[in-house]
Amino acid sequence: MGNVEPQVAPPAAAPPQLTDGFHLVIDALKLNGIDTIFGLPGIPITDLARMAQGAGLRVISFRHEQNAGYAASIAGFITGKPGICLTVSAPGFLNGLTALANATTNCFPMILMSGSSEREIVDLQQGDYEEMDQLAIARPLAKAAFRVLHAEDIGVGVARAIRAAVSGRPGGVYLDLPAKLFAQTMDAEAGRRSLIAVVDPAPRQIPAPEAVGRALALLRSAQRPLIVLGKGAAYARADADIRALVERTGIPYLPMSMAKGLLPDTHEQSAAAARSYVLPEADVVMLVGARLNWLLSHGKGKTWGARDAKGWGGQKFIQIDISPQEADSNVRIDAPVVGDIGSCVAALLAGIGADWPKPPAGWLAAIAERKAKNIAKMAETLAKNPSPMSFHSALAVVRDIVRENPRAYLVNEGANALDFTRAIVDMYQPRKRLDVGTWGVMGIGMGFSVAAAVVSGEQVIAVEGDSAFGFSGMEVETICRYNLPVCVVVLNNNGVYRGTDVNPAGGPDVAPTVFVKDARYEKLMEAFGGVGAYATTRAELRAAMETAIRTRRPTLVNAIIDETAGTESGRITSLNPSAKQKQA
Ligand code: OXT
Ligand code: ADP
Ligand code: MG
Repeated sequence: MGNVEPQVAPPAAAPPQLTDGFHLVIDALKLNGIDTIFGLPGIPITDLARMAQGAGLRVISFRHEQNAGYAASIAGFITGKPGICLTVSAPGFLNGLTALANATTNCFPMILMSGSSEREIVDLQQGDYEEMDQLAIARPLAKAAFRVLHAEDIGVGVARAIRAAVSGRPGGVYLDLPAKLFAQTMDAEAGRRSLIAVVDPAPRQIPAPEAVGRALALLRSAQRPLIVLGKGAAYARADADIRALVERTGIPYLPMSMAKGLLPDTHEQSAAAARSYVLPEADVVMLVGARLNWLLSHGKGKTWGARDAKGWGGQKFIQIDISPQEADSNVRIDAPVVGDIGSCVAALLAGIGADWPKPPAGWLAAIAERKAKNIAKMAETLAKNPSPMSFHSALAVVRDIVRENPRAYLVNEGANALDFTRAIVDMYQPRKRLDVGTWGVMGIGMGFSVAAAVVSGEQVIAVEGDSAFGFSGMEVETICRYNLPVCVVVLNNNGVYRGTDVNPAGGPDVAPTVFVKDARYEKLMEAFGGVGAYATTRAELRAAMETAIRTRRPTLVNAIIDETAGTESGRITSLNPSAKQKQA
């Protein structure tokens, strides 16, 4: 037998390495430094959440998507990176949509990523599982909205969403991810190359020198100048330069609610305690990351000392904002400075030398006098110790606890519970006060609290009206599940605004604003293994908060407030139509 060549099979080609839509989404997020997802699992994104956790992302699961959305949005505000909210299709998407719209309204960067049903079926309206044209619905409520149909486009889709969320004026972005996308496979190396690490996602925007010059000239000419710091200024992370601008010019400043703490509220140039004096009296007002919306009475009317038929008070305005369209939205802006606040403030500082004239002493003295009077009046009220507790007496405790724990985040919602807290509780560090924002929306409480604790590891104190708390109360389970250092203080006055309204028809139903009397909110926290406390006195409230902060355990303090204490809508009673009717 001759030699027979053994039959050798040709070497098998190595099986192609594949990746899929799930992994590409996760890899795209990781590549861009996103390390946390807030969401709620279900078809078709359960596996995405599992795999994301497996890949080392922190996946925080909520009990309702709205709270996950609020968490994502405030994570965006705190970190400057877009917060991610992951939901299922139609109903889950819709639950997250309020938070997306709120993020856009407040200029918070977030991305709502929702799984969706099959396009072919949705577009023919053939009745798919959770069928809905989500992209079309999200578009008017988002700063931008995108859909990715092919795995090879995931990198572009995520990159576009990130850029849209954080560049220019930040906002909420919707990213539609149809179920079919996740299972699509492609060559792993090609997939890796398709991803984009976004370079300079929020590019600086340098203001025009002539705009800076115009603003400086106007500011220098002022006799009664005022700086208004808004949450855009807090978001901009130009803390040191903003402080330098305030201190070098010597101009009094007014912090909007979420700008409290950008400079410590105890700063001698803060005019917060003289708000109703400085707004109408100022002659030149420099807005830094604050819009002249309803919270600033649109820059006109009684608040601004209306002096002409149109209600203008005659103030001249400088406005620093990244959005070129913001100027003139309500009244004439005499010196718009368009750019990012960091660059704008740095440019202004370059023109403010040692020869900068301090504001006239008379102006400063008049403000100091009003401030002293209001602070003394407040101190007198805070010193009282009534039984049951008033908003003031309870909040005097919170004020002291925050002063002793300046790194703690303060989440705040309600009407009276919101307005009294804003005026009474001083903040000492930037971006620590998180509240209802531009819409005055109830329901942010527990979502914001979870996010603040998760992204910072710091203590969170949530001061909640009893109504406000109810919007997201079930998330105390989430707080307990992740063992977060959140101390919720429910200022319980038995209802919306107060607990004493009566049914005008005298029927068996209570009034629409009234709740169950003496509800035991603290038991909700106990139900999930957290600590509940019932406080009827300042000493009990203080002891419960101190223990919460020392132990870092999830805690809910049910602080019993006089049910007659609140006023209709807190400080914004006048916005109710019946109040307007009376004025007319
Ligand atoms: O200068 P003057 O003399 O005027 O005095 C001011 C300051 O100078 C002074 N001040 C100080 N004095 C001394 N010392 C210090 N340190 C100091 N600091 C300040 O205090 C006063 C007040 O100062 P402030 O606050 O700066 O000035 P002012 O005039 O109030 O500012 C105007 C505004 C407009 C900027 C300010 O008021 C503001 O930011 N307001 C926000 C209001 C807001 O957003 N409210 C929430 C919405 S209300 C309503 O809509 C609610 N709902 C309906 C609802 C909502 N919202 N959302 C959804 C999804 N569904 C429904 C509901 C259901 S509230 C609500 C629940 C309410 O019930 P709760 O049980 O939760 O709450 P309670 O009311 O507690 O029962
Ligand atoms: P407040 O409610 O505190 O008055 P607003 O939400 O009304 O604040 O205003 C915030 C403003 O800040 C928005 O007009 C937004 O365009 C602007 N803004 C946000 N971030 C920046 C930034 N980095 N640079 C410049 N402006 C910014
Ligand atoms: Mg209440």
